[in-house]
Amino acid sequence: PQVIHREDYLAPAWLVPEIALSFRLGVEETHVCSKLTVTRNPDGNGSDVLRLNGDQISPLVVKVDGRAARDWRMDGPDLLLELDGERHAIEIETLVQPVTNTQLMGLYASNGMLCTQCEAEGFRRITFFPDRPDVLSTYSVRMEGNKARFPILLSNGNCTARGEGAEGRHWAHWHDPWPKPSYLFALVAGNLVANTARFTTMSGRQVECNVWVRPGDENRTQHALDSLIAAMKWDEEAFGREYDLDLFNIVAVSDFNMGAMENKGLNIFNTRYVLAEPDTATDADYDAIESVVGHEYFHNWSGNRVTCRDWFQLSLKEGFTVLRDQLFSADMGSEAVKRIEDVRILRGGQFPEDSGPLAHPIRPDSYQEISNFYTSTVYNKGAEVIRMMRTMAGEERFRKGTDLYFERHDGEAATCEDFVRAIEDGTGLDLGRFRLWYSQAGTPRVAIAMRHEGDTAILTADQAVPATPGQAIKQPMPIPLRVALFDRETASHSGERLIVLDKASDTFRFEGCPRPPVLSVNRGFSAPVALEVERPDADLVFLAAHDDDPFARYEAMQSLIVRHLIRAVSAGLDETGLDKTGREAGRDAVRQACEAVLADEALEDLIRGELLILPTVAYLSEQLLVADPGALHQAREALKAWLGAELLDSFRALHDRASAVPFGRDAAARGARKCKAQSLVYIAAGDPAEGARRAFAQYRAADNMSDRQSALTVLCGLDVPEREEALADFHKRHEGNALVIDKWFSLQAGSFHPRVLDHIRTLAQHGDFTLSNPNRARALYMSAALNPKAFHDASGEGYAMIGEIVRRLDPINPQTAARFVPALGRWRRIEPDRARLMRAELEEIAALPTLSRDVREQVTKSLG
Ligand code: BAL
Ligand code: ZN
Repeated sequence: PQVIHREDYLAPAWLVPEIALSFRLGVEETHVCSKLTVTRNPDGNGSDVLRLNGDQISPLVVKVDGRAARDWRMDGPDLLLELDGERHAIEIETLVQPVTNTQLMGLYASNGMLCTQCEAEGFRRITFFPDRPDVLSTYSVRMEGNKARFPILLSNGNCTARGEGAEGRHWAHWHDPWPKPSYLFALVAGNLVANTARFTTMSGRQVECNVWVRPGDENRTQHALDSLIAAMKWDEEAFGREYDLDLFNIVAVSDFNMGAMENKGLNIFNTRYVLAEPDTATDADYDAIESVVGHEYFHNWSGNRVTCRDWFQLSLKEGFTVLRDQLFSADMGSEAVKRIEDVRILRGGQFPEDSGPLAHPIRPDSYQEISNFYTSTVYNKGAEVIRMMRTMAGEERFRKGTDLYFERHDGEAATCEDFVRAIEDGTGLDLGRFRLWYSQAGTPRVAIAMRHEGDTAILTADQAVPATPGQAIKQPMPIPLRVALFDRETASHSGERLIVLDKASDTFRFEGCPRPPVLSVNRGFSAPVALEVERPDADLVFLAAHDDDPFARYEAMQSLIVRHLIRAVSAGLDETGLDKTGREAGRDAVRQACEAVLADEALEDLIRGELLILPTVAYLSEQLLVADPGALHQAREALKAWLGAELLDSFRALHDRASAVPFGRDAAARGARKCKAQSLVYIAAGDPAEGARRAFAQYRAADNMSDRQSALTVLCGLDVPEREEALADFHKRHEGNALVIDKWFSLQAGSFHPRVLDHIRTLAQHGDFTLSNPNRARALYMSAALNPKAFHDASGEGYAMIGEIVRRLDPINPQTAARFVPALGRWRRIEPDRARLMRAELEEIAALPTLSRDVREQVTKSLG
């Protein structure tokens, strides 16, 4: 397989300042005529060869300067032309078959509508082109097709003309004045209706904003549209970024590999991140829509106006844009809850990636298939790295840095190094060693100990960045840690301090501490590291009850639980909570902390709900070099049941109180729903009969999807007759609503029911199941892969199921198939019996005679 290296970057020999595309649209066949103006790049290597990338297309016509070209040849899928001179007009015609495009890359059909996905390398499946992000062109697009089939014709930029043709056909002409790389090209043709709003930008530009959906879905678009308007306003205020076209279109598509795509002026979205109404979408769905709409909109500057030089720089736009969407969501809702959720995502998805065979730096050094690098590392760790710069600079100075970055690189294809330099110049920070965060993979481990002498607390911190594939030796990196020292009598501190650990080991002195203080460190999760802090359980119980940083409170709670569960699986646990050595395993400390959270009347319910969520088995496994996921799952379930029984009255009271709060979209009502969901989980664990009763009653009384889903989630895990009744009702009630039927699959596949594997097998035969729709495939099988009870079943059946899905999905949609491989790829960190079974599945995939580049890369690296 061809490996592409970051160091091999060469500027393109030829540029394409302009492209005119003409589409004769059809679902079965679309004819594409492309006219490029190419000019020799003064910064290129002077080669006469123009490389036009292609993928599963062949040229019908190739012309240079109006004449049929003779000097062209194919190099694998690419078309090469030899050109002399400085400037030429190239004309190429191709024919594509949208209806057979199951990969959903390039031009494809979804529910009779035509749409595109070009990032990263889909444009080459439409026409031959230098399909690389450093070739920026001005696009003119003509689309022409049957008016009844495709009443709406959309592309990037502004619609400059439209008209009627013969035989029921019509056409539209679009022009995008902003030069862009081919990955930002988009086209949509179909029967769509819009929900429209107008936004006036800070300089007075009137922008028409549309959310386009299939007829019948328009009453589920208001939240997406509101989120878009809010995002446009927020970006002006928070980052000084103004929208730059008169039109902003969002189109919802049901068959989509990703969440959404930031094509210039024409964002294409997975329906999942557009459609919402209280009866069909949960609070979490609403939040996700706001965040993804914001994310795609923010790309208009961080990604589109300033794009990436090459795909190794992906985190330049993705890490930065994730940070921007996180800050947006924090401002729209609760900053504390958002931070907790973001860290949970990072630890659940990115930490395992960083400690596994697919670990890579946020700016990778090589790849075989770029689609495999749209990872939690590039996105979420990328956001954390930029957040650390913001923490060290402070908000105001950071803004000076981002202003400088946008000003310096507007209209350019930039690098991560350009970004860091702009932040350095704008903030005055020295980011010399900080750049290691871009080049080193692996989650740093930071060990912290504190001693007390006189009125001084002395903190020692040691860091180690673990070895990762291809990077055996690491250097220490600057790690900013927000620290506060609590006086245990007054439960207060005298101010937070930011310390930066930039060596392997360092000490920090804190004066003015008459008594040994309680250490609160990495507050707000100021650095994406794994902390090992020497602290008694009592200090964690104290912080869980008193820390004024809600994230630190959550963290203390999580640490207590993790500590207890690791002790429980390492040394066993009897029913009194003592481990085999007779040591109290910290269970009672967890109970005390939970009790304090339940009793704290000053605590917002949204935070209370967060504090009660137990760490996942995936995160727990991260704490161990080799984990037994079966034992961890059991210990986690046992703790849940014990807490549920011990604190049953408190959970009942919370469930009753929260159930009395009427539906609303305000924070108090949302918090109540979150507490309702969490208390139900504990009640069902502590007393399954009462849990079933309450869940069924909640299910029947629910006037919104959050309550209905949380009740059904609990019922799904119980072996009770109400389970079947509720599931049947749910399916009947929401039949025909694909997104809700996805939930129906997902809840069952994600449940801890004793026969969950049987359920998944039966669901795979259900008439509503299909592998060709990525949302549906993920609803069943990604939920299974993330479910420790199903996936890590000791029989190996869960592994076999995921292995089979990779093999069956690969020929249909390799990009989505490859996403299932990392679950199996963790075999080295799993106990030997299961590890053998996981590895065998990977070997079976690897043995297939034909495999996509996507799956081949992931499987080979996972076995290597
Ligand atoms: N650029 C791919 C989708 C996203 O990250 O917005
Ligand atoms: Zn993005």
